[in-house]
Amino acid sequence: MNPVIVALDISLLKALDLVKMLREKVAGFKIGWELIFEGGISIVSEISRYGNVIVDLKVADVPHIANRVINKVIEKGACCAIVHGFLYPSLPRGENIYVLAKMTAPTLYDEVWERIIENVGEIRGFVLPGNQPEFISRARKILGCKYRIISPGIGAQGGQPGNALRAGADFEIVGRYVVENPDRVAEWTGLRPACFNTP
Ligand code: NUP
Repeated sequence: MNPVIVALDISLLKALDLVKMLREKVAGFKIGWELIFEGGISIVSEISRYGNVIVDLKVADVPHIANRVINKVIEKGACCAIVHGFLYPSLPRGENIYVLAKMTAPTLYDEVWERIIENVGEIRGFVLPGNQPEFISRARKILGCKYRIISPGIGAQGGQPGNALRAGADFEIVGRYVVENPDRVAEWTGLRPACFNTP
């Protein structure tokens, strides 16, 4: 198993083919709006049969509504869901929740991300930019191994395969780079998560 989570921002049929092809080779799959619009919420259960599923709806609402959305995708079999860190301090919290604290593109998070990760409380981990490994190193120093770090931005957004892992991430999230050529998952052979073995 390579420490890669494949972002399935593709059509339903293509996603199912890719999941069957890569299920033994990657740590999990990330599902976003596009696939849920096309396949309905049951697509979460369908893909969960083949591996760990992270649902990336970038939830951003008051905690009681955010929790309702998150509970629905967890009930369908997802391991976890991503919420926006700007909700801090009114974040939903829990073992299933990844908090997006800094993005792969420039945003206002660049000014506050450290404040978010230092104060967040009981959650599963953070989404931090894999195309900026220097920030992954800083985050891992601050966090120790208390939280998972998963990192998009590899390949199409400029990050080099493996650099975020070597800087302290547990898993790299990869979309287009692997979708275009699934054999590229071999580029992660021999790499290991920094702290956690499951997403
Ligand atoms: O900051 C973020 N950047 C980002 O690209 C947070 C994310 N969740 N993502 C997601 O990672 C994005 O929505 C997409 O699903 C994936 C990156 O895809 P690709 O650039 O590897 O194709």
